[in-house]
Amino acid sequence: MICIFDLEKSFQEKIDKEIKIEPKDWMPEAYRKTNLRQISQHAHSEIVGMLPEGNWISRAPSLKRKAILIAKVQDEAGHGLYLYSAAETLGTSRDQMVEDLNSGKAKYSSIFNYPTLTWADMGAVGWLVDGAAILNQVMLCRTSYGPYARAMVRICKEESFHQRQGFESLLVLSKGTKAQRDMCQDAINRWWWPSLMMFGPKDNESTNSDQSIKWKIKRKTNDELRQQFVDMVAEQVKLLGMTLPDPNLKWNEERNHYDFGEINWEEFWNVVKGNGPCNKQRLVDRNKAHDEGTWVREAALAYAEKRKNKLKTKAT
Ligand code: FAQ
Repeated sequence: MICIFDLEKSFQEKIDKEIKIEPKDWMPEAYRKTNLRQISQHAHSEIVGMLPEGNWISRAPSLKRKAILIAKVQDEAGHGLYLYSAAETLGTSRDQMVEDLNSGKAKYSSIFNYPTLTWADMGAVGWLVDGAAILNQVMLCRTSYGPYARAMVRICKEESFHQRQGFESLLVLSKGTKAQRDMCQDAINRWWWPSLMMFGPKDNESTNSDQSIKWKIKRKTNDELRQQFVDMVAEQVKLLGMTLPDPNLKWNEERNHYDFGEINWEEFWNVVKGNGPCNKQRLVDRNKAHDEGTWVREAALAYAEKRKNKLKTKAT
């Protein structure tokens, strides 16, 4: 008889050999749960992430910028759908996940609880927020759970375009009038620290990291990815002729990395616990969008049912 110990051993061997875990494979309950937690939080982030950007569709400064923003927001919806589908393979339903999000029970990324005050915020979100997201997601293309890894490959292709369009949009502002340059700098000042928080708590306070690294769900720690992000952005910001709002940001020859200042962790946990500047508003808007979409879901279901019946009649 195979005992749980043998199952766990062969499971870990598979992971160590870089063999992907698929939905029908045996997996420890904690592996299933932590993947479900992370993938569903990730899906919710994509969906809530549409809200601060959606705010600016009607106010984009040109037809070209409007078209780009609409396409970007639509992409985020698609990312949410791939991720909900991946999460469903772990034994929960999309309805349940959506209910958890709308009731405020489920977490999503802290970053989407900050307001988008000016047009430059759309550039800053693309450059910094998508930039942070993509560093994390490139790593997740090699995550051990097959459906999550495959979803990430598709998402990364679109996300890298998002980041470049954000940078390009800021580049235009950075070459504009004084008012445009000030708006650009102000957006960078407001989005910099929250972007660093996207990578999660410091490694010594990250409750899930050790196990997730053993299971190769995560391939790099929160602090490793955060450092990678700082090193990348500290160089890119020079091309904009702008600065990052951190007096302690300095190249460290010995470490071969940028040193940077301390994150306000009290602010981070406050936002995670639901007390950020926009947490309440985001939930109200999400619920409103869900309610207003009821007729679309009903129509799609009725259409699917009609098609099924038609095919059945044809077959008989
Ligand atoms: N916000 O033990 P760890 C995007 C929670 S997608 C809120 O280190 P873990 C696209 C964490 O859940 C952005 N909560 O956790 C886009 C845990 O709580 P729990 C989202 C956070 O999972 C762009 C607790 O703290 N990306 O932006 C945050 O090992 C533009 C302890 O933390 C993903 O979700 C946070 N920032 O590492 C869309 C990527 N950080 O659940 C629109 C996938 C931590 O135990 C526009 N996720 N917490 O109660 C991950 O890689 C990981 O989940 C981490 C956190 C790295 C986020």
